[in-house]
Amino acid sequence: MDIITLGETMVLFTPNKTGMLRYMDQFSAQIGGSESNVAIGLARMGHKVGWISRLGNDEFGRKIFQYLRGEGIDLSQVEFDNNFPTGIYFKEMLNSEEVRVQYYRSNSAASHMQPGDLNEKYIASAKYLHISGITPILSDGCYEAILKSIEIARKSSVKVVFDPNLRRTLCSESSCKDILLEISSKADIVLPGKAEGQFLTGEASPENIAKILHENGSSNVVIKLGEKGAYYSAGGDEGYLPAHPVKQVVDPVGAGDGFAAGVLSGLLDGLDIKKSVHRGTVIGSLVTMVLGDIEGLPDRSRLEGITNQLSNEDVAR
Ligand code: KDG
Repeated sequence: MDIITLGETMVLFTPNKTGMLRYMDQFSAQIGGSESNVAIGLARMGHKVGWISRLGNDEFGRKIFQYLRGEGIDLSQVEFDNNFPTGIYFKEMLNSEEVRVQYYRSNSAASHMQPGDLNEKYIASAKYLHISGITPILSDGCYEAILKSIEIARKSSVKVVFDPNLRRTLCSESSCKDILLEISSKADIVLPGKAEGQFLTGEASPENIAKILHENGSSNVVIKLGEKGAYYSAGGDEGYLPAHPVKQVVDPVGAGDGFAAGVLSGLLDGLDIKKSVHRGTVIGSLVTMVLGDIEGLPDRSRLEGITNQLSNEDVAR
């Protein structure tokens, strides 16, 4: 395995028009989950990826399972839980830049993950373990499972990649901060957005955010700056990269996961940190131009077409 990730994936209901949810009457059913979004992005780039989770033993669980299996992700560590359902969430598209989400995930199957679910050999076989800050705040069992996965990874020289992915609706400010800082301190690579970095460190500039996260224990910090691109500070190398141009934002949700998939894919391909971050900015931007958390993730040939500066139309012609 190149990368193993663990977390919750839900069925996502997206309304067919903009406006408040109370006025919506038609939805399409997609799927989304930060960690499996990253897994899909990496699998589309040809990397070997495994996802660890629990799904409800229900139709939505099977929908997610089939989708991820179709993407070529290893699901040997996914359990179907007879007692709790698959989580779901709704998007509320107020306009293309203002998207809210409404979760129905409390007591979901995935929130019942436990450290005992983890197969040590499986995690130890990977090059990277990817985790997000969403999983440890789902429940005490999930928190313990995340700590255990990190412990296994570190013992086996598997690099830990952490995206804080702050979800303020799922935990209180102080407990979110403590948990995310604790996990950052154990991660080799931390990938916060600028606002998350500010939340965690109290600093506003990317340089100062990175400095504090380095002092906290992570040697590589990459900060997502949205339309301003990204800043990286890793192994003595640091710098800013511009954002890849976005023609029109259709749905920003999932861009950070696309960014993470791009950075990790670059590192797996042996690129240096600067080129890897560049790949992250390209994939992150592609995600924002398509409705859905994963539908905009490119496969390798599309990415190569774009990085060779050919537009889709040029390729099609
Ligand atoms: O990063 C996108 C995710 O937030 C989305 O796919 C759903 O995992 C999700 C969550 O917890 O919000």
